[in-house]
Amino acid sequence: MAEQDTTEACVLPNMPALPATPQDLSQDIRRYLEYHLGRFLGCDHFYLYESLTYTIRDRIMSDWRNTWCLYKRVGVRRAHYLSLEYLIGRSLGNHLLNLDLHEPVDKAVKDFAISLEEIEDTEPDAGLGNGGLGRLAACFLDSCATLGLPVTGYGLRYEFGMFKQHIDNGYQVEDPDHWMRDGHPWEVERPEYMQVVKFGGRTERHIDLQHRAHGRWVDTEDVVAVPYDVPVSGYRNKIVNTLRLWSATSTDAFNLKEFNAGDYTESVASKNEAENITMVLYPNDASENGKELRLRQQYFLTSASLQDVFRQWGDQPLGEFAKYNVFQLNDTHPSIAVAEMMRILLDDPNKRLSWNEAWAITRQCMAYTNHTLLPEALERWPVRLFKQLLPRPLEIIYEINARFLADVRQHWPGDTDRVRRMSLIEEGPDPQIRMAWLAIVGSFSVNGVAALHSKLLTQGLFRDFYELWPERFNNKTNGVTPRRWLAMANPELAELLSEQLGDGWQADLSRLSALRPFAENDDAAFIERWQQIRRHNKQRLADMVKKETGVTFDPSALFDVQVKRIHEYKRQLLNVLHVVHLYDRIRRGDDGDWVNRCVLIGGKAAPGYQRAKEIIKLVNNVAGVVNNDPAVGGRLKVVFLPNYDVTKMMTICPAADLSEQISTAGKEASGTGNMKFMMNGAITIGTYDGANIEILDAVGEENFFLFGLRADEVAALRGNYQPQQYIEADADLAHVLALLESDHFSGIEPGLFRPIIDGIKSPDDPWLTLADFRSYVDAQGRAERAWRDQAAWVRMSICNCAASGGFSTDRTIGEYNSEIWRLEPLITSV
Ligand code: 26Q
Repeated sequence: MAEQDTTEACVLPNMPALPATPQDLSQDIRRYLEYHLGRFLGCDHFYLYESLTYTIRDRIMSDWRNTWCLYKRVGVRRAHYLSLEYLIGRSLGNHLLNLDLHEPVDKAVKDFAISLEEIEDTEPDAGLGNGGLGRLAACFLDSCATLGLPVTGYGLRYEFGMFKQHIDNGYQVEDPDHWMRDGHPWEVERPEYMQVVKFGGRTERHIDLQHRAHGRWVDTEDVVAVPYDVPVSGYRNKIVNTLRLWSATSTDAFNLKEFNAGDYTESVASKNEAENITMVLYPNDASENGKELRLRQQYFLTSASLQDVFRQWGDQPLGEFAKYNVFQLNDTHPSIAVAEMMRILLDDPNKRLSWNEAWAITRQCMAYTNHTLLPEALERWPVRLFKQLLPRPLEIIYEINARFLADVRQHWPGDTDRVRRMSLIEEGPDPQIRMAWLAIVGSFSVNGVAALHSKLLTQGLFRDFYELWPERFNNKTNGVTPRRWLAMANPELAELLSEQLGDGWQADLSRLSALRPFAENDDAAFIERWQQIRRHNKQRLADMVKKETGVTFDPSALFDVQVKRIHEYKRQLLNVLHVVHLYDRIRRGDDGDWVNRCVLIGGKAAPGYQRAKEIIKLVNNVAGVVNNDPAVGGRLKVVFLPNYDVTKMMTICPAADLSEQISTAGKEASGTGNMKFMMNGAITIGTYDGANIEILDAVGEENFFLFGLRADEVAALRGNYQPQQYIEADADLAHVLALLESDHFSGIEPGLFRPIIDGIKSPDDPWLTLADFRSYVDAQGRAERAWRDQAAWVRMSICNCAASGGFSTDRTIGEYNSEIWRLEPLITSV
């Protein structure tokens, strides 16, 4: 492979954009299909998707190169977003929207006797992430491109993404997601920028010819990182940013060593060990501690990405590096970057900075985002594992810690307990490295993802550090991209918005506030349109539910939706208790003024999270009984929707009436599904937690069903929580539990749900589910009253959409930029 780095030269490109009339597009699609892929009309639809994607990628290429060249000019400050996860979903529709190519492509594909929709449906959902954190990274990249910010995403090119879920006898079964089996036509392989990442071996002290001492990392097992670039287009602005995903392969040298020693088979097999690193995404959305392969993944991403940034920096003065580069760490997963940056600056023969010089640069260009308040989810790695796998970074962490603790001792003389608490190394029989502490110590900015979360961090988990460096801590409330979550997911509403507000809301979501008068003035024509659109969206979801589960949803019923990862703190169980309560009311004949309701629950359980899997089984069993009980007669429907993913959410969020955001207060860092629902006109039933609080502030209490204990009340109740009292004081709750305990939903397997029931009845239930039951049921009652007055409900729906302008990631990224990154937006002439 040629060593030349053409983009470094960056001669101003003379690369005209390709024409994009329906004729041009149709011609190119045909050429790709027949001359490149060797397929013909009547082939599997995937090949048409592939041909169309190449055709569109061609139309992106000139802007992509232009953008890259503009970023490469001297004096351009750039940000590098490091994340182990990007939950991208499908890309074709997104690029068509951004490039305004929907219409011509729609016409072009007519030549192939297929609809654009059918082609779009063959694109695999790129699930390189678990949930909120991964999807946030994808929304961020979208907004960075739209705002013209020079930001590159760095991640891993997992061969297998988030597992596919199917349900067998009510239980989750995981199927591997070989999403690239038929190729990934969006990406461009760039072997010319490969990097070598070291593992294992041992360290030496070494004195160089200039008598400078430095560390050396030798006898390593090296793995090659090959980058694959994926274009990230901005909304109609000719900007195309890059997501650079690393794939692991073995080095020739690595193979050769064993090959020459005569063991051919071993040497070829060693390739496997290297390639394992990017084989599969870890499907846990809370940390799974101690897995060596996961640590390999984290270091592999971090080292390859930092080396890539230094390659681009070339031989410019290192003293200027922090002026032109900033790294945003998406949680602690890439926080080894702090040590890796030090290693490069100290050990690289072309750098060899002093400790103080290296530390000043490192600390000036790292920024860390925290996404969790659960102490058990804070990442820790056994020192023993580090010693084996990353001996040189470990030495550096020890040195960072020694110098840091000296500062702590100076700041709080004699406070040994504080030193123990703040040490990067947690002592014990199996000492652990505290990755969050490493990230905080090595960064100039530490942020939470919603106001409450950021506040609780400084008062709880990070309190010691906040007392030392208050200026480092800040909040950046999450958002979602309105291009995917409104313009693409809800095309009919998008059209109405453009008619009423003019085009432009897609990149300036604050304009949605102009919708409020339509609600306040009871504009009949507008309200009629609104209803009609929601009705269509609900029909689309009903069709999906029918196809996936066989259950019929009636679009005139209230659609009550909770989709997110299955987790005890998210309290899908509270939702189930309410469903059982509704069912119990029907059975008791307490069904005056009934509101027909369709409850949809979806989400994946981490494969090793037993309780989460039991919850899925419970939802399915309750659904089976409720949907088939003639006494219910369609007044209540319940489904567990299998394999919830980004693509499904695009059908779900425009069709929900009620958005369930019911976590135990103080536990959900932000939530982002809550924002997608609100933007599309759903009303939230939620606790005072995460970004729910900001949603409530924006929309007003009259447009939100608030319930439950607050975070401080949750904390106060812990320790003297007596669930039995709630049961004794509440006949409805007693009925619900009695029904569950009677095996009404587990007739053929008596006692099946005993562990779940015991869990919520235990004084040790950390999620205080029963404490919020009454308040939740009352809030559901308020929702039903509001629903009975459809005129009032539509007003609330419109108000929610109108108030959602602040939850665009354009706002979030604007704040990251003005307060952390300080990049100059690139202005292009469109
Ligand atoms: C860590 C170590 C080993 C294996 C897995 C992990 C791991 C992977 C993913 C730990 C955590 C995650 C994901 C966390 C996550 O998605 N958090 C969510 O982030 C959202 C975006 O900020 C918030 O809205 C949610 O509140 C938060 O739960």
